[in-house]
Amino acid sequence: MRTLLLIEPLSEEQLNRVYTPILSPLAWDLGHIANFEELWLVQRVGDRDPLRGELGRFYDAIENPRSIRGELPILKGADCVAYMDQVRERTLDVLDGADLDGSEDPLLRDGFVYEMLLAHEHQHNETMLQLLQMVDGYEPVERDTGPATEPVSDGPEMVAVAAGEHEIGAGAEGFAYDNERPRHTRELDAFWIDRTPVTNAAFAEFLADAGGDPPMYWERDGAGGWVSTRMGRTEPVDPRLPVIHVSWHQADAFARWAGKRLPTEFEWEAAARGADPDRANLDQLGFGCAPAGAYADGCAECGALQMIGDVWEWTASDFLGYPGFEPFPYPEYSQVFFGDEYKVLRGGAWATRRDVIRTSFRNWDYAKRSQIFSGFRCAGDA
Ligand code: AVJ
Ligand code: FE
Repeated sequence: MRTLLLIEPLSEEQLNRVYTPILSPLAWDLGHIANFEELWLVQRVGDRDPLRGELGRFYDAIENPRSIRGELPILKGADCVAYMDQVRERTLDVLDGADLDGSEDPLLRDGFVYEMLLAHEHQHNETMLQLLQMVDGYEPVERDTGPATEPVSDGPEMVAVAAGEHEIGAGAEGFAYDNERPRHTRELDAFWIDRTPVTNAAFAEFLADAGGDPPMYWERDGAGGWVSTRMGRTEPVDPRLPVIHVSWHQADAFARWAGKRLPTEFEWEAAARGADPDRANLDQLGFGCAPAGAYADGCAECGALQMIGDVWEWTASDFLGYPGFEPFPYPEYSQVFFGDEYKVLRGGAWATRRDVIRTSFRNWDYAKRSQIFSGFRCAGDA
């Protein structure tokens, strides 16, 4: 299981250490993953009592903001792993007796709750990887370069998307989060969008010209260039790779400097139509980005590359409910975050599990955040 693979090299001290108030200690993610599974599957679907009494309240993400999770009396070490195992055993037992196909219960229909728990664990795998960037000397037990990045292509800086009515969001069939529904039509004017994500080279040029903060993990190399330190290793910033770990404010400032703007999330989704998710840098074990212009054979219909994978892409859009939005299965997944405090990111990153991402998937974070695997591409009016 990926969750345990990621933490295998770590000591108990590293699992419980608070590296930053904006991320949980890894031990919290572990217990939270198991507790979420217990809550939704064992308790709700299986109608059984919780294994550890009131423990669940310490793993409630809304009740316990990230900044205080280091002080909670959460499970430690072998006890935590034992709890994870016990929950998984009970989950499989409940699933054995559940009618996931024919059920009238929307939680069970088409295996919704099962897909939700898998997606939840996989999204936490990415959150854990955000923290692992800060762990000095972290050495993954498994690496995998993923699908070959060739051919890496040259091409125009921007590609065109025609004006028209565009289908936005996930249809009624299959698994998707409540915030991707209902599917609806948006009328969009013609626009241009960058063919690839913005590169480190371009971002360094912007910094040299306009100033401002560098991406998270960058430092000056003393000779006019930049190095980046992640997992305790310092390497020169590769000019060919998409820029990553930038905030929305940095992305927006770059776009304006370049005489462009960020795409809306609807423009982004229209441009992503036809992108091949199998020809994309996803699933974590590559531990980094492919060069901008890679996976040329997986491009979207408009010709844009790397819409899926490599870096999450900031959009101009606030995180809001679509017209006719209905919270499901609980308002705390999406609805409580709606408003102008959060910006939408699209497309997934190298650190995103493959089964989590689709062109309708909406991620969100505060505009000032950059610990997420965030980059961007620019757009312009046609
Ligand atoms: C979609 C990444 C913003 O981490 O808050 C995990 C995913 N939701 N557990 C988050 C999530 C509940 C969510 N993001
Ligand atoms: Fe969660």
